[in-house]
Amino acid sequence: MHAIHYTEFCKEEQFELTKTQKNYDSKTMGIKKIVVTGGAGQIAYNLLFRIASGEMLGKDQPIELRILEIPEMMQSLEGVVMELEDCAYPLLKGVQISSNPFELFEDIDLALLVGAWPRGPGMERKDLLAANAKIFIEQGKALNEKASSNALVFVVGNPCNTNALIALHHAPKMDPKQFFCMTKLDENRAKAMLAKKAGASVDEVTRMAIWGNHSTTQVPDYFHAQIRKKTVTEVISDRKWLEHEFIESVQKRGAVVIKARGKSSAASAANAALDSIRSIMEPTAEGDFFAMGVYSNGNPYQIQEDLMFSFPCRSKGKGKVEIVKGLEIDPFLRKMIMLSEKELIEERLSLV
Ligand code: NAX
Repeated sequence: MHAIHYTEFCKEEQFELTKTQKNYDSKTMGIKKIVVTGGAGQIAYNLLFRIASGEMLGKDQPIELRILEIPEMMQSLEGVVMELEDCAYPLLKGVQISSNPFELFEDIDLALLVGAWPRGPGMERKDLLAANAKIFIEQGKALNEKASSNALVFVVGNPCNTNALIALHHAPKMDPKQFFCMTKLDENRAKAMLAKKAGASVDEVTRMAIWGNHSTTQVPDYFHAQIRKKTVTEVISDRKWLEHEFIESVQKRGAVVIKARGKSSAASAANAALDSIRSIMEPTAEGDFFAMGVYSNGNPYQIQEDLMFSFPCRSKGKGKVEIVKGLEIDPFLRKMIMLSEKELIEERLSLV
């Protein structure tokens, strides 16, 4: 089943939304077309409503949502769409749902690729990679063929770095700089832990980078982070805590949440996705940076090319993101970064 479904409210006179009939012109009205995949999943349930309320692109930006799901989850997704409708969000000008990315990605401005297969019982990491590769090959092709030429693509579905790389490889018409994957949840977790330890407020923790893969090999970089504009080691003298407990707690936080909640992080993941898009779209504050998985070609830290790798990044606004240059890498940090790089190279190799 590959039909596009239109919500009831879109059938009303004001927002008739069949492709041939829709009576508003999204270009002239400045409506941004946003894809969210995995629309019936738990992250999407925490994300869609906040996007529609204007928390992501601003309270003056009208949007159209394009939500992708597999056919088996379409009924559940229809319930989510009813709830979106029941919120009567003034900025939400239309919703389309479908199982076919080629229909849904037409002329889109931004895609949040959240939907992916979780690791099933007895499934090896390699099997998971292969199952998800199929999804991201198809979506990459659909982006290449259908998305607007300056569309931005942000991957959340795991393994997010390698999934983003697959999508990028299948979208040769697009600039690799338009692709991102999420390590912001790791950044936020690291900031919260440092703030708690230092007795500071989270917004007093800045320059919090994550290097590498969004996995347990990721490297939360306390060397370059600051608390109240001072280096972390000036504020937190407990070096052993920083080197061991802090790094491991950030790396393993996802598993700890699953153990406590019985489900993986959803509200905090959706929140990090919103934070990420704002970090990409809005100019970064002077002297600060954020964590983002970006294409490694041309990076100044000798990380192998052709990987989606998390670096400290800054944005000039409107999706123009650059890797921060000139940071000195401590040997302790370098060793860990290389392990994460090795893991990403292996993930890429396992797809061949
Ligand atoms: P759920 O299992 O609740 O939802 C995933 C949804 O994706 C399901 O409804 C499924 O039907 C749908 N889906 C599967 N294949 C699809 C396809 N081809 N097209 C469209 N939809 C498809 O998972 P949820 O908790 O929402 O997590 C989604 C993804 O985010 C997972 O891969 C998860 O591992 C990943 N995460 C990534 C994080 C990050 O920081 N990068 C953190 C949170 C999360 O673990």
